[in-house]
Amino acid sequence: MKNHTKIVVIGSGAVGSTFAYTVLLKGLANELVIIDKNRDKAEGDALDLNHGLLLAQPMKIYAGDYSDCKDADIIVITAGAAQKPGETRLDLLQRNVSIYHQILSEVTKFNQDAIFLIATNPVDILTYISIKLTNIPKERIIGSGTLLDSARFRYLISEKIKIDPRSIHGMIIGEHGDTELAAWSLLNIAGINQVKADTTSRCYLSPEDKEEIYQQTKNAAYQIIEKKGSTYYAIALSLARICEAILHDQKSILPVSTYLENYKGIRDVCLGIPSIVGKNGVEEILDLPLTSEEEEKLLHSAQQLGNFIRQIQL
Ligand code: 6V0
Repeated sequence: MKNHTKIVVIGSGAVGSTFAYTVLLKGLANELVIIDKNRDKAEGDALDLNHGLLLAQPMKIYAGDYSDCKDADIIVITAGAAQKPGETRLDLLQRNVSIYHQILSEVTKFNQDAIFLIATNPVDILTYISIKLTNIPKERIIGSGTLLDSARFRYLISEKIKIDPRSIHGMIIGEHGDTELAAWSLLNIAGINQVKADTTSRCYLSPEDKEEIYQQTKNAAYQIIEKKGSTYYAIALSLARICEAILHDQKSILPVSTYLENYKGIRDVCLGIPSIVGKNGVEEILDLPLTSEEEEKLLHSAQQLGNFIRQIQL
């Protein structure tokens, strides 16, 4: 690990400020810069976090501007517009594309060497747009992808079979959104997969269980938003997990959103696929042994995103 590590978070709303708090709690970096178009919010968050310094980890935290992106190891972007009543997803996306245009043109004046971690939704499309708007190598622009969805998925399975989610290896892949899919064929609990699991096994999930878990995973954000307006804790932890893999060069396999050049026939789109994440960003995209049915669903996910991307004005 480098002697001095620096993270910049752009967008200090619910997700950005919770991420900043997570960085402090985990002592993830030596320096944390918070940037927001609402300067008061960034300054307030920096002050609030600094008041906890002696109770957490020593680090330098401050509200900054784009010139402070210089020398950052990771630049996390959570800035985005909120959906206006009656606004379509495409209109919202177009507004977020403009925001990204402005942010990336500023950031890249000061830093082209960092790893860019995108969280703003629709995350796969904004990851793709960030690659197209900059000359940053695609390996260094990463979306949070389906890491959060996979954490939700493993949690829900753990609740069903009463086994520690850390002992359940399984993933949601594809779009972070409505066309995501559960890679059931790859679910592995101590080597027990769903094909081999005896119906009497504790690890066995019936078709009804699987459908329920998948639907709950896919609709988790809607459920939380309905109850409290937005989601931020688990996404903040997901972003921190990706930063940890990068800063400690862990070569962790994480289902991040990454640019696919030719992946099982999928081209020119960003999707959540398990990838090896280390100090260089996405170091390798894993070729998953999916079933033909899963491959078809993944292709469908890619096609839906491709259709959306073609409607955007860059
Ligand atoms: P929020 O609380 O509205 O915060 C957005 C912040 O962005 C605000 O503080 C704004 O001031 C700031 N902002 C807007 N424009 C700019 C700009 N041009 N420059 C700098 N700052 C700006 O939203 P919240 O934090 O709840 O969500 C942020 C984004 O994360 C949204 O797009 C969510 O949909 C997305 N999420 C993504 C998840 C994922 O899994 N990838 C999960 C949850 C939320």
